[in-house]
Amino acid sequence: MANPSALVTVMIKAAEKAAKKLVRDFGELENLQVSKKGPADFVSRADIMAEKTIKEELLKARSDFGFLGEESEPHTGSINSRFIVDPIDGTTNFLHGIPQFCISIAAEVDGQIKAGVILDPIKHELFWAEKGLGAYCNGKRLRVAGRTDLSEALLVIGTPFAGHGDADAFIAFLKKTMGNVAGFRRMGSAALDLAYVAMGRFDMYYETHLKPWDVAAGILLVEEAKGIVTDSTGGNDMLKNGSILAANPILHPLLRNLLR
Ligand code: LIP
Repeated sequence: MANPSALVTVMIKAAEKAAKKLVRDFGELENLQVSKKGPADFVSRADIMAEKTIKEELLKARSDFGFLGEESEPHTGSINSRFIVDPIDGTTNFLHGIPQFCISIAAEVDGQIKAGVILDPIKHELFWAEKGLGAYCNGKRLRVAGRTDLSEALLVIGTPFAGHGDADAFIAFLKKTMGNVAGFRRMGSAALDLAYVAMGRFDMYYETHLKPWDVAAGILLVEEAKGIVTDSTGGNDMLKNGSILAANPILHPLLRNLLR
C-alpha cells in the first residue's frame, strides 16, 4: 500500500477527531427519536460541532488553505487551495438513527481534487485517495467492479425529496433504466455511494442536485480506483452543476446512453 502523504494524514486525523464525538451523539439519538420535537436541533448542533472540530484541525496544520464546508461561511485562505468538507454526509440517516453516514473531506489545489478522505465511523471504514497514488479502504487498494453487462449491474441513486431535485426528470430516468439494470439502491449518503462504487460494491451511481462537499472526496476515490466520473452531460463540471454519473469504463457510456 502507498503511504498517505502529510496532507492526507492531516485530513484523516481531523476526520477521526470529529468522529469520536459523532459516534457518541449517534448513540444519544435513540433517546430523542420518541420525543415529539424529534432530534433535529440536536443533530444540527452535532453537525456544526463536527465541522468546527474538522475546520480547526485542518487549518491548524494548513493555515494557507481555504475552507468550504456545509455548515460554515466560506473561509478564504489561499485562492489556489481549499478543503471541501461535509461533517455528516447522510444527515437524514443520522437523524433517523440509521447507521449510513460519514465524514467527507477533500483537498482541492489549483481546481483539481488532490486528496480525499471518507470516514464511516460506525462501520469503521476509512477510505482515502490521493491523485496518482490510488484509492484505499482500511489499507486495501480499491478497484471498481469489473461487470460489463448493464443487466448485471447494481445502480445506486439519489432521489428527489421535499424541496429538492427534479421529480419529473427522475421518474423519466427510472422509466428508462428500470428494465435494463440488475437493481437500484438508495442509501442516502452520496460520499459513501461513491466510495462503494470505488470498492466495487456498487457498479454505478447517478444523482443530481448535489453540493461540492457531498461528492468532492468520493469523485477522487472512484477515479483512483480506475472508474470514470462525469456530470450527466459527460463533462467534468460535477462540482459546479451537481450531477454525477460514476461507473467502470465499460458501464459508464452505457448508462450515459440511457440518460440521453
Ligand atoms: C445528502 C447526500 C444524499 C443526497 C442529498 C444530500 P447531506 O447530503 O449525501 O445522498 O441525496 O441530496 O445532499 O445533506 O446529508 O450532507
